[in-house]
Amino acid sequence: MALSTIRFTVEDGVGTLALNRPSVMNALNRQMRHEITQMLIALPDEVRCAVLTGIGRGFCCGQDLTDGATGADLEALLRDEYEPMLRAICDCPAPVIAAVNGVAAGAGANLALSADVVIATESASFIQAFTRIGLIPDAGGTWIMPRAVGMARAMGMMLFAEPVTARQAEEWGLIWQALPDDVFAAAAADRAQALAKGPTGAFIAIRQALATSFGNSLEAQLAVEAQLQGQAGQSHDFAEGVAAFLEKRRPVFTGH
Ligand code: T3D
Repeated sequence: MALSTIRFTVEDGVGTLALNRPSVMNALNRQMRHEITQMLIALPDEVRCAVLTGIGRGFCCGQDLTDGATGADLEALLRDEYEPMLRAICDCPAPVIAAVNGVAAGAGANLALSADVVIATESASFIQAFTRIGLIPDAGGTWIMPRAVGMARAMGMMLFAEPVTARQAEEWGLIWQALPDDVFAAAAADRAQALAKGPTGAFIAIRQALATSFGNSLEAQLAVEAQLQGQAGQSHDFAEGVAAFLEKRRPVFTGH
């Protein structure tokens, strides 16, 4: 697939989708949404961890406001273009890391937050920028945010649309880690490598189990765990993990 708005590379099982419109802080236009969605749907089999990051000083500043946003049918835009992109992240067959290299605003913030793990450089910030232009948060923000940080912080971030630093986001539990700028890239790459060498099926099952947990009773969630663990128990990676433990060596997981 010819790509004009993202750069896609694969190295040692890590597929990196780098948003590549740095002159507009990687604002999401139609083509970029399409390319992100299609790349994630058709990830090469060798990819066992996907990384979303940005080129330049920003991660992504949301909808490209020059791309026919006003006057458009936003309901259709969200349904036809944003939802498939977010679903492609949430249904990705490999775990997804957002490596947030700079400001993440509007739908760009929620794009990052829809990843399985969010690692940010300390100079990055998260802005629910929507009310600045008279909109409500979208791209999954109203679902993710209260679950991650509770109602008070979600409301505050959304109503005031102020930047929340990466460090603050980590303290609130909005993201996994904020890292000093000078170690961020290497540390994010190490995390991606660790996931790429891990038991992929177990990682995806964990995502599925956590996705249902807030809506389920304990009883229902125990049933979800039993079903997913039943699958994990049939995997080569489980057999390998136990064998490696008994043989006192590191497991070599294949993702099967
Ligand atoms: O279609 C719909 O609208 C529905 C979907 C909505 C989803 C959304 O995401 S709505 C929210 C859209 N995003 C925003 O409102 C954020 C807009 N951007 C900003 O507020 C600021 O750029 C930032 C706080 C993110 C960063 O500020 P700063 O000072 O570091 O950078 P800057 O100078 O504002 O931006 C650098 C360039 O990127 C600049 O271009 P220029 O002047 O150098 O030619 C700026 O215009 C451009 N840019 C930044 N954000 C966008 C953008 N261009 C188009 N669309 C943007 N969203």
